[in-house]
Amino acid sequence: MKASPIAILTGALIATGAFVVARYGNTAAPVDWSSAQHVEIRMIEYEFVPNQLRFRRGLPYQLHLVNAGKEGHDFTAPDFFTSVQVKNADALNGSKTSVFLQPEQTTDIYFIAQDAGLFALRCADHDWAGMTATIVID
Ligand SMILES: [Cu+2]
Repeated sequence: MKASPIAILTGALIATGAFVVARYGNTAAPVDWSSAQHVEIRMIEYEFVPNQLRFRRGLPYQLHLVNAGKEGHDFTAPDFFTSVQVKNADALNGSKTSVFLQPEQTTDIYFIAQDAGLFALRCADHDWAGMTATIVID
């Protein structure tokens, strides 16, 4: 895969030791949200499609949530949300742990991935039915 200009720039920042500045970009440097990578996840009865999301530290993302089901679904990922810097935190619930979507509703979450790890994603209403997934930040 050809390296994108963003990947090259990020690599350069890491190489020059400027990564810490980029990591706390909201205070150190403006983030170009128009360059945010678009990632979509759909919710149906009873699964997330795809069932694994993968992000890279330091990069901005636009995560597009689609409830394509007939029931309400919840994108519940408390550990993930503490490991990213969300731009529009008002899109989340009060405790900043999940996003609830009514049938046919869509929501966009803008964030910068910060801490590497493997995170559980589940629908708080339907995890009993196997509506779970994983999120990886490299
Ligand atoms: Cu659900």
